[in-house]
Amino acid sequence: MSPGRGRAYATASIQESLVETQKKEGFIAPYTHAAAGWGAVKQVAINLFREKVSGSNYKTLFAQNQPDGFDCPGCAWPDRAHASTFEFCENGVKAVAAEATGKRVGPEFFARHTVAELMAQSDYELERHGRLTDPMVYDSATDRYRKIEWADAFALIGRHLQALDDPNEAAFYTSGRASNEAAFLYQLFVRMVGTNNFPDCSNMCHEPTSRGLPGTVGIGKGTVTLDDFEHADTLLIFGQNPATNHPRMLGELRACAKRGATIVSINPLRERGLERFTDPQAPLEMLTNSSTSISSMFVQPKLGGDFALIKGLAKRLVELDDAARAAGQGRLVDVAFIAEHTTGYDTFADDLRRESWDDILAESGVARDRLEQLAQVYVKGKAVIATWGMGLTQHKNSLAAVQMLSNLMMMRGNIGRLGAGLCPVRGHSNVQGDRTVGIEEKPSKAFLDRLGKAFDFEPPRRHGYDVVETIRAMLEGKVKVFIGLGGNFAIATPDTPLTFDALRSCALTVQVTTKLNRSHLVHGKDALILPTLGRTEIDLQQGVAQGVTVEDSMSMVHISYGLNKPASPNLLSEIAIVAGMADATLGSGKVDWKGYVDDYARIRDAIERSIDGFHDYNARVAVPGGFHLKVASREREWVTASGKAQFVVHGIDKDTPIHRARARHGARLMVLMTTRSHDQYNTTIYGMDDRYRGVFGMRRVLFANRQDIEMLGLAPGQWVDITSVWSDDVQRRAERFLLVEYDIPRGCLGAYYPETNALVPLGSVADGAGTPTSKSIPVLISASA
Ligand SMILES: Nc1nc2c(c(=O)[nH]1)N[C@H]1C(S)=C(S)[C@@H](COP(=O)(O)OP(=O)(O)OC[C@H]3O[C@@H](n4cnc5c(=O)[nH]c(N)nc54)[C@H](O)[C@@H]3O)O[C@H]1N2
Ligand SMILES: Nc1nc2c(c(=O)[nH]1)N[C@H]1C(S)=C(S)[C@@H](COP(=O)(O)OP(=O)(O)OC[C@H]3O[C@@H](n4cnc5c(=O)[nH]c(N)nc54)[C@H](O)[C@@H]3O)O[C@H]1N2
Ligand SMILES: [Mo]
Repeated sequence: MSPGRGRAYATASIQESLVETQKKEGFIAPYTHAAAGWGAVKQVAINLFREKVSGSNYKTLFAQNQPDGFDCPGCAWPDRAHASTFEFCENGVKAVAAEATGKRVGPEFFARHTVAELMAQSDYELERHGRLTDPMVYDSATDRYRKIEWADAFALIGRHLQALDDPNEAAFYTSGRASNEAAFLYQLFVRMVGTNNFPDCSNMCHEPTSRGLPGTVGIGKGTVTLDDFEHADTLLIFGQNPATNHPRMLGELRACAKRGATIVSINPLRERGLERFTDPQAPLEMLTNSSTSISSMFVQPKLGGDFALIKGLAKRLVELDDAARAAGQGRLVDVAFIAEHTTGYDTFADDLRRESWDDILAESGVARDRLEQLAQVYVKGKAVIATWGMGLTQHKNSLAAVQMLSNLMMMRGNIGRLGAGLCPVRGHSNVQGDRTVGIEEKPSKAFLDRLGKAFDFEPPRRHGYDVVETIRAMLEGKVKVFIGLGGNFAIATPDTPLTFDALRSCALTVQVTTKLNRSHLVHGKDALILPTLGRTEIDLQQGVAQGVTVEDSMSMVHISYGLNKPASPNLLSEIAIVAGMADATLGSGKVDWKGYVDDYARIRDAIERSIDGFHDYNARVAVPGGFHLKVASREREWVTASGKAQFVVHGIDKDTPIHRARARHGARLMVLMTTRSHDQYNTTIYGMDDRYRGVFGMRRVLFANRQDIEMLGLAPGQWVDITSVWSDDVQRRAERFLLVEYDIPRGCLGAYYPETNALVPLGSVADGAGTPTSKSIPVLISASA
């Protein structure tokens, strides 16, 4: 099928069989246009209307990622030096509209509904009620939330924390929207309370990147900036759906494609936005309804097959290099880079020579000739960027996959050179910055020493719990207080019913949030909802508008000022809430918490004193576009144990829970990935469509390969139930999904998150990173009753 003509994802026969369902439930139809373009413009209008965004708030859309505006809360893709042209992005607008909504959830709303009633609503309905306006406390006598004064809410938190036998009985979650200032103050408060229990969204996201890269290149961050995209001749995009999740990345890819760069998408699905893209910023493309082809090659590994595929590419490179050397021709590996900058190459290359092609092909699910083509593309590239997202990081072998990708890039010196490098594409807009400023359950000794010195206290040394360990600890009665700075812990996490039990076992749960979500309804004995300002809103302290800073996926740090009137006069900033909790728990003897709230520049001074790389912080963020936080590996400085970039050996694991489940169930055993639709922001559901994949009006769909559907004796359009196969005796089940034929490899299934989180076993995590394996869940499917 020609990439220029679009691609029907569902056949006509399925559509017929779906007519009935369609009337009631929605429909599946092929999406035949390029990504973005007028379709995206229309969606923007619909969203503004639906959210009842007031006229004065429209203007904020145009201030998104502008020199004097706010950092878009949509994703962590960097901006072109906060460019002067408005960077249009449909999903950025949705994120802003969701925050700028005219709807409100006030005390009257909570008076009208018991928590049990609200539990019956979908996540979509909960989100649509609007912005929270006042702090609320749970009243078990009425099963309702009622209004509480801020001071009383803080006092309640202080009492609970002081009553703990051990500070490690509290866990402090962070979602990646929190600014550097809020996150830094939060970690200071928590470490002064005495624990490193910092579960965060990163644990479920890019943790294999953050834990894997230090072992190879020394730093758990990407090595490229946007400038490198202008010089790359080859881009390998692993497990990412940028048209939905990082739309502004498409503009960059379009420019690369127009320059003639080779772009390869490595993904079990041929994602629409990686095929063709109409740039809303390009008037001619918009007027002529034309588009730019993005990827010139699609490689479709099976779920979790990337590690074997990348190892196969590395093996092929060694074979080609060995042959070139034997023939006296030029080497194909970068001998100079390897000699000067790395260790472990010979051992690594020997392991590759010994690796079995049969295992590589079987475990990757990629045919030999396809792998060869990809190897040729890689070898021809003079400046290669490898980007990756959740398709690479949410598997058991993800840390090994990230390290193998780093190995592959190091083999040809594709790190720390113009136009080349590693580019993990992060999710939440400040998830990278939060880790930089101390949201880290496994802090280094150096970090703690310096923090302790800067604030004259002895920080706790014992490493804390990550997300999965926190849920475990709650279930074992070891964590009794949960505080969440943003996010939706109850359903972003795996094993939903177990997680619900865990949260409900707590003495206190606190959610610092902007909008109603499931985590408010699944709560501890005492529970607080603390509503906060969003990043789009003006944050006045002592009459002065305060800015906050964030670090994007390419380590650019810049300041962000809100422009909208706050959703309610009774909101506090995240910083004020953190300071309020800290003051009520610890008092102001050691730290003048209130003083930090008065002027956020003081927090930046404190960050400068405590953390490397932030010299002249306030001055450098005052410059439009901010500054680049040094990433040593980008400069070819290697902060590893050996002082060099390290080649790391990993074998192909053929005895995983999936292998064992397949041994038991044969070909009926399927592997399920849980992914995002176009109309959601993580657990926030904006709408029921997944336009580019041709799904409209519903979310309970299950994508499957036609031959698998036949093999299982099922038919497209049928309703099916999904059951996990795991080694414990917990029944994990998700019911009534519409079976949809899709271009996906055999043995693989796809469905949306978070509806399917109940299927992810708590014990199923990435080796060495603890990330739930949200994209490789062993399951069986059967017709619904
Ligand atoms: N609009 C919007 N923007 C967002 C978000 C959102 O929900 N909505 N979420 C934000 C967050 S927190 C994050 S982390 C990012 C997430 O952005 P992405 O990383 O794009 O995340 P997903 O949509 O979960 O899935 C990514 C892709 O991985 C592919 N995939 C699945 N399994 C595999 C595999 O085994 N191998 C390979 N090679 N590919 C695989 C899927 O087909 C899909 O195309 O986006 C951020 N931006
Ligand atoms: N099965 C499965 N599970 C997954 C994933 C997957 O692909 N599959 N992806 C994982 C990933 S990558 C991530 S990052 C996590 C996301 O996990 P979280 O970050 O916990 O979840 P979100 O849905 O982003 O959080 C949304 C809530 O944050 C609050 N909020 C929004 N803006 C603000 C703000 O400015 N301040 C504050 N304080 N609160 C705010 C709102 O109340 C909203 O309801 O989910 C993970 N879970
Ligand atoms: Mo994420």
